[in-house]
Amino acid sequence: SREEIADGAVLLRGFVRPIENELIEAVRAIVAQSPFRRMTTPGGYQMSVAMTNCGERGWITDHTGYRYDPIDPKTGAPWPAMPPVLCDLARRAAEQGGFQNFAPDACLVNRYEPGTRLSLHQDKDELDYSAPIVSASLGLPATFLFGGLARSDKPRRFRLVHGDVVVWGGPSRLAYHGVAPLAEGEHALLGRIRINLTFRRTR
Ligand code: MD5
Ligand code: FE
Repeated sequence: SREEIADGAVLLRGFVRPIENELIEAVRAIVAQSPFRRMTTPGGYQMSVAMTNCGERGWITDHTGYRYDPIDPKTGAPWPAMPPVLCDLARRAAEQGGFQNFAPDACLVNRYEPGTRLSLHQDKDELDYSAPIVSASLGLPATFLFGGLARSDKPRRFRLVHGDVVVWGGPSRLAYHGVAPLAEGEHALLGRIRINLTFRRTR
């Protein structure tokens, strides 16, 4: 199904269910090369979300700031290439959201465990905000917090479950958003975790 949840934001329920096994296998291969790690914010806090990346550039944070980098600082090697199954899904989803020819150069892979949260923020480290962001949820359900263009705007709450994809474009591209602390649970394919794949065009 296709539901416009805000101006420019389209929720595609179950969009990746047909390729769930391929996606999970792709994540396993990525993590074998560039493992999940909990990064440090410029403010000195360790994030509760564990992250890795694939694609030409990966999102990283350390005590010096946030940025996209072609090299994984943990391995000293380039991030794993973006598997075609991931690139294709991002392109197909973006098209459903009205964005033709989306060609992501970065895919951030976020891992949540029960208790893990992502506090309210904007995605502003990309050069061109005209491209959408595509996010795919796997594993345990999450409560997604979707605010407005000001941090003080009261966020709406959306439950995102295994297989759901959201295309964030237009006015939603710069909305404040976050993920509420993950509830305890067990998913048939992934166990006690939620994985979110976030596809971006960074330049
Ligand atoms: C997640 N990740 O569920 C989310 C999915 C991140 C992040 O937020 O930065 O890693 S991406 C959700 C998103 C992206 C761009 C705009 C909006 C939401 N939005 O307007 O709400 O791990
Ligand atoms: Fe974000």
